[in-house]
Amino acid sequence: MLDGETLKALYEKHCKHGFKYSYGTAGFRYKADILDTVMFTTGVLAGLRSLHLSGQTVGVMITASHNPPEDNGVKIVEPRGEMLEQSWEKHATQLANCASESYASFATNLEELVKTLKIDTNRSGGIAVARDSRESGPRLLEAFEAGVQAFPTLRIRDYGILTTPQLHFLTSKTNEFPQNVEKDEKLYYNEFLSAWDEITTISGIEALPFELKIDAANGIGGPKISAMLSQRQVFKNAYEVSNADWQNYAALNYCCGADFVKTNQKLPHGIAVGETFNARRINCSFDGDADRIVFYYNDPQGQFKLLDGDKMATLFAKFFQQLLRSSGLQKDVEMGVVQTAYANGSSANYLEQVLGVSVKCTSTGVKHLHHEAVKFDIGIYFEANGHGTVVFSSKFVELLNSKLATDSQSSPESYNSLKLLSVFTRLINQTVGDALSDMLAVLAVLLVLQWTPQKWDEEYTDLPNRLIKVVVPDRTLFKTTNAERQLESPANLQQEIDALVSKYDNARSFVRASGTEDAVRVYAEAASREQADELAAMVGKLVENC
Ligand code: 16G
Ligand code: ZN
Repeated sequence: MLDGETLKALYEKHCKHGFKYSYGTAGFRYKADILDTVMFTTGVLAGLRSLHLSGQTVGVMITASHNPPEDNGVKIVEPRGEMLEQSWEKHATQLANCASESYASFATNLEELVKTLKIDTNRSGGIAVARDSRESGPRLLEAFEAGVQAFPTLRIRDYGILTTPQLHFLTSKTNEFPQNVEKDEKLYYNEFLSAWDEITTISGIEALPFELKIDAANGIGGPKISAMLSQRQVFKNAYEVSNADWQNYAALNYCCGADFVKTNQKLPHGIAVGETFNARRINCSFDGDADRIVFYYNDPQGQFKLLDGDKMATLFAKFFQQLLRSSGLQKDVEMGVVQTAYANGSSANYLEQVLGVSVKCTSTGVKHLHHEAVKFDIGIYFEANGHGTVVFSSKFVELLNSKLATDSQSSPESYNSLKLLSVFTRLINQTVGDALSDMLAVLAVLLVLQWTPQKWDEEYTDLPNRLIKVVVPDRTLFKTTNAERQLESPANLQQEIDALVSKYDNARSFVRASGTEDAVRVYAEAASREQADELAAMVGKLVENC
């Protein structure tokens, strides 16, 4: 470990005093100008985590996702690509807050952590770091790297600008793959494009039968999706990337991107729809770090229709269910869908009542959904906002491989389904929700089923819903239970909400404190647009006045 004097000099260069940090839904996220201290301590913490995990490489992503350009944040990625182990969130918070107090407090806390976690600070280890396209990224990276220097035995690999899922993927591959395989963006593109190639072979297409418009939120997903799709002839002239101005810092997520489209339920800037209806036209929006995607289209009447995370979860559930049936595997494989309270009531109904698939509800945030999804052989998890993926158990992958090895004599339909299942385990980025890989996977399902976006949408009808944000003096007073569907405090507020909900048809509403912004979120759905809007506004008033 670095000597006290040198560490102190680094601390003084990067840390400021007097701010209290808390660990949010997915790491620390604040205005970029108050993040230097927490970046420095995250460098230290990521180092500790790598050393604690026998020197495996730990990933760090500097991003504030869909948030405005002046924000930034940081998340820590485990060696297999998951979010930081939750029991370590308190260490991350404590270290940041001690550093925000004084050097002495930081040094004491660090020493205690090393001791209680029994960390050998002399061993080697590794950190993989990347950032999104924000202006504050390089400065925060510098503070982060200074923190990592607390342990001179650690190697840092700086990947520059990546999407969040690329960093998750490369972190996981760094730990999984032999030394002689170069862990770079090429590896990422090859992985998903080679799976995609099998899809085009199976479906026998030479040109994509869709007119695909991508809104890249003026974030890093723009150049990356172009780098990916331009490698394949099948996409030639079939897609267009809008809002690809990733070097214009102020444009990031502004009036565009997945969050804008989902929240406002309308087209983003830069995506226009033609005069005449085109059944093959499909649009999608990424968020700023490309770990979310939502699709949408305009129906023959010209009305905007959103195909969000719930629609993706149900599409995958239906598709995999069909493949499991036709390959004769449905009895051996447990498939489930994991959602949050934001999932539209109609989607859960469709899954349970129409498809007969089991549905679990967890708190918001990938760490919660992922954790629950890995309990299934095929665990499909999506937040309504478009963040999600599918995870496949190793038992399922082994079963597939052994069936594929022995079943080549069985019916062509069954063999084809086994092959498709196997391709999808490789087409989907299982480490985390990934706009690029999710986009390919959705297109692949539509191709195989020969569905248009409208056909996909017609499986069920969403209940009209509204999400609003209420700024309150202290959002920490809002405590929830039952996977965030009910409030425990402030006292009596839940009863008041329930009383309001009972006045509307098919209605549901819940309130939770945001984990990424200083605000409280109110969700409402009901049988009609007017009712959903009115209920959200009424519950919002209750929150404001409590
Ligand atoms: C973070 C989460 C996202 C969640 C959102 C909720 C990850 C990687 N990201 O962006 O899944 O939907 O926070 O934000 O977990 P909120 O707490 O402000 O509503
Ligand atoms: Zn994101």
